[in-house]
Amino acid sequence: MKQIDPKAFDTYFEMTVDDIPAYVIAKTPEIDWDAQSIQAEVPAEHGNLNYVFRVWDNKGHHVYVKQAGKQTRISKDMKPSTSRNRLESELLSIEDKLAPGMVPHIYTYDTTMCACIMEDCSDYQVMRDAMLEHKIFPRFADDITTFMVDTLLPTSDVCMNHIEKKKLQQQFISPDLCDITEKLVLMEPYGDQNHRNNVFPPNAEFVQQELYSDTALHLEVAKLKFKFMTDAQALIHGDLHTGSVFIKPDSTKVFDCEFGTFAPMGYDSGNVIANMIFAFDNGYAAGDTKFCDWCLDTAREVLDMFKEKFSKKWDECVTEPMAKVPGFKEWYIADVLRDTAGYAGTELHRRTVGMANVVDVTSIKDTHARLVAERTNIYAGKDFILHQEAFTTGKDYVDAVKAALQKAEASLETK
Ligand code: SR1
Ligand code: MG
Repeated sequence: MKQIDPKAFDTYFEMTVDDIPAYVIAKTPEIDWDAQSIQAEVPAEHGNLNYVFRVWDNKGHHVYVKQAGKQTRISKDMKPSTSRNRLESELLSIEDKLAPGMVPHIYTYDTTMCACIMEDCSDYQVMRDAMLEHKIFPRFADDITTFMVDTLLPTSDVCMNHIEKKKLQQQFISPDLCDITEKLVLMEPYGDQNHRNNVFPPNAEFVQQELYSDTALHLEVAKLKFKFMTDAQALIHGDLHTGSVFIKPDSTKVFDCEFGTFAPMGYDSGNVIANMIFAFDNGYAAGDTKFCDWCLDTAREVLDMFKEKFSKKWDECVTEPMAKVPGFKEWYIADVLRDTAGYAGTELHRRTVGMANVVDVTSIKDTHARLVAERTNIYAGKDFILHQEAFTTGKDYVDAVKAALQKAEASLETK
């Protein structure tokens, strides 16, 4: 290991794996690291934005380090503020209190190096990788709905003191990261305005017709975009896809919440449902019926359990007097459910044609099978966005995915 220069981490620089042992020893004095055996590696899985390192020693200590680079890993042209690491660390600490045990523990974070040191979850698997192996996790729907209800409702005006909430909002104003979502999710899939969509070439004409030319769809997406921008409903995770979940059979942990901000709750629940549909796409292309059934069952359970737990927690934690007016709870939940459908639709679309595709779909090798998957996502997403009112139960989602799949297959038969 390199000798530690006490000034070494006083000024921001992008760390390499060689810098990490000294960094961790300097920043976690509470851990009795063995300086002789401490080492670091770059784990195989990585997100689109940051740099991650795993560190361990022979005494059994192990942590992750996550650093925000000046540019994103997915595109050198994107330079969201490195303060996203501060935001993520603070949000994880809040979520740890609201949903104990459901996020990795943060040992420390450092606003100079824009890095945090967190619990090593390498005994878990990133859920998207597990989905690619068609693994089944019967607890997932229960765990993720507990996480969502326990983090969303208590940070809303229904439950939280309004003055405290407005102060907390200041801490989570995140223009750069919101800008990414506003463009990548809530605009570009419908017009490729910034010429960076990734459209599978055999589907280009279909995308042109179904997404770029549908003005009724554009109007509904515009409403969803402005709702995302202006409705500071609750402190959301902001990027709750299967790549933001560590999973093992008996435990689920949510991470990677740097897109966290005050926004509609349905953005999180919609993301979870859409990502179960990507897992379904991959299973369907491989002919894995058991896995597909589990994916759709999970999407159904996510919606139904979310609704049920939300309603129960509402009764336990509502403090706002006007929220107790008869009928208000039902009106509020119906609004969250409409948003869930709308943002499930935009997630389906942006991950199919936008800049940040998902490997569940892009790894489907057979062209016909990939077209079926993409068109299923596009049709189902349109159904969700155009008929938000109609998606009030988990079964509504399952029926819509099955109908979209049939329509996708039929659209390819005529060619
Ligand atoms: C530029 S970042 C692209 C996407 O990756 C993240 O995980 C978010 O989903 C973002 O939209
Ligand atoms: Mg991420």
